[in-house]
Amino acid sequence: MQEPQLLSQQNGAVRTLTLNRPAALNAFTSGLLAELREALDAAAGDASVRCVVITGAGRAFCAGQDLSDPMVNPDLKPGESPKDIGALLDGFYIPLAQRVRSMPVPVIAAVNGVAAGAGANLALGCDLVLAGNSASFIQAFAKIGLVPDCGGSWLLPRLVGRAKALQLALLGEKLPAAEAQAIGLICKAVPDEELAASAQALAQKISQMPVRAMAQTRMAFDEAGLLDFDDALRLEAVTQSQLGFSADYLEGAAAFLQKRAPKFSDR
Ligand code: T3D
Repeated sequence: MQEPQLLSQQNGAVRTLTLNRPAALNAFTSGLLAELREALDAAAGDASVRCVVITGAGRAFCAGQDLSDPMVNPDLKPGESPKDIGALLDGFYIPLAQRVRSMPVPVIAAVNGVAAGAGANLALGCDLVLAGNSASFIQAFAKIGLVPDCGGSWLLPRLVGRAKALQLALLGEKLPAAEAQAIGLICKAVPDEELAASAQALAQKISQMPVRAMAQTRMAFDEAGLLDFDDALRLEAVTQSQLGFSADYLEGAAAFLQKRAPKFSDR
């Protein structure tokens, strides 16, 4: 029987999705891209899920687009026209990147090895990125004549500034996890053998927190980047107004005043 390309496991309120094509460094086929998006849709619609972890099986996180996939295979037969890669983005990468960015709960990337091309940018689009010390990030697009996709053109300059973003994107060199942490591209690099446990511990901790406000914080940051200061203040007021009526705010404030641990339930 064929191994599933994507594994899904739930521990408490944490759903872990594992890219599972280790022989091809978990490179994305159109099937895997669709399965990952569907799994994220399912997690978004399941009230028992309060945090999602995305990781990879084997020695890699994800090597980006599978370059042997029939949707992009440049091995053209005589008379055959080149495939339109834009259609692949429209059909698969854009919905996936949008799904990650609009999840109602926080998403953690546990980068267990090399993350290249769209694999790197899938990780960088998550809310918190942990990586094993032997992991690395490669904007591999430059080497095959493409531009960063899966949100890379938007994410990279915002995360590390234009100069560093251009260095990463134009040269396509391997950036080790420790350096990625040092330039603020990711949250934290940890010893390889501690990565899975660290990611799970962080996810469990987050799952006990007010996750609805966390998702709103991500959305406020993303939107505020496109606003001037006054409009960002207005957006904060609108969001705070909505959250102020939420069960989590009422519970958090009451628990503080009653000197007890809060129990958050909103999504
Ligand atoms: O058309 C489009 O591409 C549109 C979509 C764009 C989105 C993108 O993600 S573009 C970027 C695509 N990704 C790449 O260009 C990365 C290609 N891979 C690499 O550069 C290297 O594999 C790595 C730097 C990631 C790792 O190097 P290394 O030396 O650790 O491993 P390896 O020996 O190169 O790879 C191991 C196996 O995985 C190998 O297969 P084999 O020989 O053992 O049968 C290799 O072919 C396979 N593999 C790795 N990456 C891909 C892949 N197979 C298909 N597609 C891949 N992207």
